[in-house]
Amino acid sequence: MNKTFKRTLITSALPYANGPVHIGHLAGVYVPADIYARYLRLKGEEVLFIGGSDEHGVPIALKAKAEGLTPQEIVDRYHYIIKKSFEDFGITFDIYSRTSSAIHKETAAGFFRKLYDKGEFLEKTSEQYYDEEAGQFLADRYITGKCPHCGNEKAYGDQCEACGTSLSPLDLINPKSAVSGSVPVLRETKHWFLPLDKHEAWLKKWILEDHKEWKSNVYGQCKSWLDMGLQPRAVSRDLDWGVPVPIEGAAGKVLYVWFDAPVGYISNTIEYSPDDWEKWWKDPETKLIHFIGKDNIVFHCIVFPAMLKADGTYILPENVPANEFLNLEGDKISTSRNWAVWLHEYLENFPGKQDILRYVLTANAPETKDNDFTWKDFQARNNNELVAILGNFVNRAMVLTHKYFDGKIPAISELTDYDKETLAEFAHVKEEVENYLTVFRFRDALKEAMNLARIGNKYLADTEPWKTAKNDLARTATILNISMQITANLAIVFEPFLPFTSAKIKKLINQENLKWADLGSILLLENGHVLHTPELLFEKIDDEVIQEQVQKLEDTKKTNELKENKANPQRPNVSFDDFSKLDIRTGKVLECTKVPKADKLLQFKIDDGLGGRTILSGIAAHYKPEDLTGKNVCFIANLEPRKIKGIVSQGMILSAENADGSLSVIMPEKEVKPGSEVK
Ligand code: B3M
Ligand code: ZN
Repeated sequence: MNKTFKRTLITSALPYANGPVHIGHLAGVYVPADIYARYLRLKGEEVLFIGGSDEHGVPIALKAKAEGLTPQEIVDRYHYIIKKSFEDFGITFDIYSRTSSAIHKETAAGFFRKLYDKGEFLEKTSEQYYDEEAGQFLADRYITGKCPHCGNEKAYGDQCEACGTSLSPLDLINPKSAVSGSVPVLRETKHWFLPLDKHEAWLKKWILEDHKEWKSNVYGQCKSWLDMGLQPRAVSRDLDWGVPVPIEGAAGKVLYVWFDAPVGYISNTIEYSPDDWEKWWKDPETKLIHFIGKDNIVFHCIVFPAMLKADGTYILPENVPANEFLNLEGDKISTSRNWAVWLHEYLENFPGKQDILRYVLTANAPETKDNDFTWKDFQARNNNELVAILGNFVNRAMVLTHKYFDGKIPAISELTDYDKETLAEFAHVKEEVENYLTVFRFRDALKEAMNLARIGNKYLADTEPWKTAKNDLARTATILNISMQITANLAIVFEPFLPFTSAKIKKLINQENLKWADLGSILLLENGHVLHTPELLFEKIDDEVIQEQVQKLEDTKKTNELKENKANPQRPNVSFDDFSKLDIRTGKVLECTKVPKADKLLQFKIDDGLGGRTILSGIAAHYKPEDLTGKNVCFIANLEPRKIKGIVSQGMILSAENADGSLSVIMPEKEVKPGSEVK
């Protein structure tokens, strides 16, 4: 289908306001969306680019509980941090708002109410898990248990993060409440369901037949959902954080976060443009594009379109160019494990270097498969591409023009065949970049842009204007005119990708007024036009700087390993009463001997301050008897006596075990009286 459109509405997934944003967010959603928005604006098209924070849902409620704050306090904290990171990285939202706003609540409630009045929902009473200790229903992430697909013990009620399967709480094996840790019971509750099964037929045609051009990862995921057959989905939850269900008899119920969040795109449009928001959402001449990550595909390609269709007055998305995931140094990015490069931290370490990250994340974007960010690659792309190709070319063209022509654009006298060849090559760049951007292939588009800088570098290297300057200044003039025209073209072609660099180039060449349509022209800088003083666009990044970042991640890894201590996880808590039942004391070793016919056992005679006792301990592989005689040790005094090898052992001597299995007997650090209590 080759429809033409009047305007483009670009949305980008609303990040949950329960943590700052990291490079995965930027690479997956916001940089490509921003490139697309900037590109269309540069072309003079009518564009609206919507962003905002997703402030509802269980993860936020849980985080608030963990920190002893209200959910609103949590989202207030992160909304502004996230918003600032996006501003710092030059993401040009026309509006970045939030779903806890009054206008959003009203819009989302209104959206629900209209569907309810039209009879678009099923009302169903079903059994759901209920935490009797906490006195609440357990929606989504409020419940954890074992994944029935992969056996992960920490799967959530809505999804298993280990295998990616989406789940319902009833699928979990051994479910446990994330609120109190207790085993939940089933209780009846009423909810509203969007009958996706009723929408299946048109969705199938719309996606599988009419949108074959969607990216293969998106199309494939939709196809597998549709092939499995769609089921009704609950759009409400028993929860106290969210948009209240706007009908009578729904006290204590809110809209499911995935019902209200996509409506956030609409409410943000209304907030931005209250008088003509409808043209963005209801006019078939608007092209709606959702930028998202792969875990959001079903909601944007199936659920939200079904909601829009159920309303009946909205357009549907024209494309949903979802990306796959970006990993970090080989591991999945994870907020809870602090395995991420946080945008605000990046800027603390690399102030002013937003474009390097934008460049690396685009050059290496997870467009069709998961991809890996490594600091080595970051360094290499900066040093070998941004510095050596783009920065180097622009600087050489600038410096030479200053050296031979006082920083004024010299005139072309005559074009050689080689000049013409170069210009012919460069004339293709615009079309190539456009073709790629139109189909959301940002990596390839960026490669083409970089190719223009390569063309420039090669041109300078081949024509050697510093040599011709000795006897043919007119030739040098032609070469440098062409080189500076290429520089001006670089300012245009890189603007969507590297906006800060593009602005710097424009400043250097003293020409702000450049449009996308100018790309390919060699008449952008007039003869005699005055350039500013050359300045470097990029600088090399040294090994030590990269090593520091790698070290930071290694430290994180170590901390995580300690916390998780896989071989020896911390046991469930015991009450203080239970702990007090153990009678742990110190004692002096009066005698220590080997137990005949038992390699591992040592027999101790202990002065326990109570008249003495015998204890057997399996530490013969770690200590010689004479090493322990006369030492103070700790022992459990009230352990049930046990008979081992015919000897009654009255307690247990305490040792610490190393990871390699070696044992170290615990000894009081100062001299203490035998029989002293250990507590
Ligand atoms: N907040 C999920 C996410 O951040 C969700 C996106 C909402 S888009 C309407 O991945
Ligand atoms: Zn699983």
